Amino acid sequence: MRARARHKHSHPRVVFQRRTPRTLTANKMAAAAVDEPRAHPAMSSSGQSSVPSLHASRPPIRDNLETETSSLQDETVDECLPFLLGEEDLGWRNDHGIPHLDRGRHIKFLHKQLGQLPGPFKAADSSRPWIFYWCLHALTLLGEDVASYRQRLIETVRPMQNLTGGFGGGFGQTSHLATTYATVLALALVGGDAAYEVVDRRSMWRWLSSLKQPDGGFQMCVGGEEDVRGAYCAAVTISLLNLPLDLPSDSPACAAGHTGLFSGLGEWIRRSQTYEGGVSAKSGFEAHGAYAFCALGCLSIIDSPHRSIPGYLDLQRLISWLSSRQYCPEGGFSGRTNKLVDGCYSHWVGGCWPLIEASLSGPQEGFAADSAAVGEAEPESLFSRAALIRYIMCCCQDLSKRGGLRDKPSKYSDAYHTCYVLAGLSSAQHKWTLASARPEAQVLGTDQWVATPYMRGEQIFDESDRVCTTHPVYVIPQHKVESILDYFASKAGF
Ligand code: FPP
Ligand code: K
Ligand code: ZN
Repeated sequence: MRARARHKHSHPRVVFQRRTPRTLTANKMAAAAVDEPRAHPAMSSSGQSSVPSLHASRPPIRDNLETETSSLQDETVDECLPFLLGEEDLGWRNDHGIPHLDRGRHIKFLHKQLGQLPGPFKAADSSRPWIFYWCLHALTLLGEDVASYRQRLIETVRPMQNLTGGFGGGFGQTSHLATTYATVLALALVGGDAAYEVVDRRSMWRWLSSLKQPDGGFQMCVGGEEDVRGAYCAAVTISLLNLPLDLPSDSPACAAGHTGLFSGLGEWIRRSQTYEGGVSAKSGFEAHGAYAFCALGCLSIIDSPHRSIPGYLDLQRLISWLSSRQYCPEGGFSGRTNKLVDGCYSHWVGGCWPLIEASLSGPQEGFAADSAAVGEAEPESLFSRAALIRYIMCCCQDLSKRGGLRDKPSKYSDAYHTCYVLAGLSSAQHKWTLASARPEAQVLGTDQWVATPYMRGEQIFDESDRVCTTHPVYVIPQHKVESILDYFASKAGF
């Protein structure tokens, strides 16, 4: 108790030197997570609980240069510490100082977000397909059945499809790869033949072919920006709908000799890796976690990740950059160098790790979930799962009546963060194994992925707070991926 009392009373008054954001390497975080020192006990309603010292105070090493960046970082640490320490009343906490995942409130929040959307033809808001995907995905992660939204979704998205292919954000809006991607995933989430049949595959193929550029990448919409989101959204759409891969002769990409939707795409992604080792929107821009996930996801579709990821990216430099995204004491990930932790990067950065791990280990032929190595026999993680789970549970939950998950304590919860924080929680709680890889020359082959609960080290969350799994490439549940793939497998042409 002495340590806590001293900390609690002195911490707000201590003048710390200014610093630039400090990160911990994967190794240091892993070592610290294993030690779990308990220097800062904090009482909870359940009695004594404790927070590892790593997450209980400002970092001891800082540089003297004070900048706007370093001040914002200090403010963020000060904002998070009371939540990590239990000074902020989050109700019950377990022996590790972790509160429960408030499923009930988050589920209610998500249903409300879906319900608040205006009728099919009213809004000019182009993010409606996104809201569907974010909410339906978050609900499935929380174990809810979303099939009851099937009819409503079908009726709502049908008018958003353009005759020239793809989906806009609303009736009469130009088709865009982001809204198309979100719509296809939302349809896959509610599932069923009627939902899959909403998509006009022939016009979708023609439209995607018109977005394919001579340099190998994809524009987000006709004449629009070309970036790595486009590469990922296109790869997801093409593969889930089992579209033909050959390009019609009027595709802009044909001018450069491309013959297929995926030709030159890996090479295009290669050019988006930056000097830092991360991935940017496109060649020449700043590395950002969201783009790293898009790049790895796209590469894992055009071939098996253990071939395509090291084949097109400098894996070691990417791992170094990804490792630098996890901050201490916060425990969460930032999206880019010298910026702040944000709950949504639990997925954009956190979701990179299973794909990186698969690249390093390659396929584990014969792997079976029920005979998998568990506990200490499992390989060590490349990031601190415990630290991320701590950030999510303590800092990202809105435990007021509102519910939902958020970027950080000072921000409001929203559907986007609820989706990606829960996806990140899921990837921290589970391990994905590439159990078998497609034959080498098969562009749209399916790899077998198997999820198992991650059991190495002490589990800091209560078992009742484990969320469901989500496919590491498609970011919808695995059985929903399999259902839509099965449905379109029989449709070789249109
Ligand atoms: C910076 O925001 C954010 C970006 C540069 C990337 C945004 C892209 C995505 C979230 C994902 C796109 C993916 C798909 C599949 C469409 P910021 O400056 O507000 O945040 P920061 O300070 O954390 O970088
Ligand atoms: K942000
Ligand atoms: Zn965010």
